[in-house]
Amino acid sequence: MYQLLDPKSFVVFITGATSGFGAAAARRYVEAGGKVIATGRRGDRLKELRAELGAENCHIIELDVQDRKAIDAAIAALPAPFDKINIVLANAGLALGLQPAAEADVADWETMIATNITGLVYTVRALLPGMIARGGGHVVTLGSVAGDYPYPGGSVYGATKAFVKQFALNIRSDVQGKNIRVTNIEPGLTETEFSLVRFKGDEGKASKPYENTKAMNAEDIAETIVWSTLLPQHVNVNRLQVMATTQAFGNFDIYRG
Ligand code: NDP
Ligand code: 8X3
Repeated sequence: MYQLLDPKSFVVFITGATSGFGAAAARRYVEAGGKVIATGRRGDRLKELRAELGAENCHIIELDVQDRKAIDAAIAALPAPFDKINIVLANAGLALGLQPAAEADVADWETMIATNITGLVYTVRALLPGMIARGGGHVVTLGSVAGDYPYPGGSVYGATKAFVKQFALNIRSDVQGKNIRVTNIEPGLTETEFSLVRFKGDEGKASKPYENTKAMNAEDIAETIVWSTLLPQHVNVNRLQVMATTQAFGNFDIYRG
């Protein structure tokens, strides 16, 4: 029989565990017998998650990934057994707005860059040395189909996800020989709070992308995340692009004046 890794040995540091993929992955890892460090800015959500999963399985840290010092301090203060992290799920991220580039809010661009790029590299940089010192681990980053396929209004969001993809591939080269795996998960249309955040709480606009179709959900993506980490340590999924069956590719947009 094919031998997967034992999830009971997993200690998973998750950014963005208050919602969507991060929360679903936390539940899935604990259900499988692992331990999680659930982080995010919304402390009330984190407390609810800890109450649900049990403090012995779920350690919570209120954390903004844009705050490098706070990340470093939180990691330095981790109690046993949560200090033996062997999986990092660098998932926290967001899209803001869908305006054409010339009309986009520059503050939105700054927030996306500060979260999806800067926050993600802070997280990975802070956790890699410990995993290397402990003899191995797995970095899982959240990219997107938007990092490969351009779409109107996706200028900076898509570019941040292209960064994440290339960062993941590049650090994979850097950790060669260190028993560290690196996987970039690249989902398409998935119904979480993502759209509500993109449209700043406008529920009408936020529900539009999911109308009359079957999008993926957070559990679908959590399953792909967990699967990629359960594969034997000698197997590395570099990139995993996952789309709803209902989502496919369109024609090029030819302007005819
Ligand atoms: P959600 O909005 O449901 O969750 C996003 C999570 O990111 C929340 O837990 C939020 O926590 C956290 N977060 C945002 N900003 C920060 C910050 N500054 N510091 C710490 N945590 C932060 O969205 P998803 O679960 O859908 O998205 C997760 C990731 O997947 C993102 O990187 C997104 O770009 C990506 N993705 C999403 C797709 C989709 O269609 N849903 C498709 C492809 C990729 P809090 O607000 O409490 O801090
Ligand atoms: C989220 C998917 O298509 O809304 O990364 O950009 S999309």
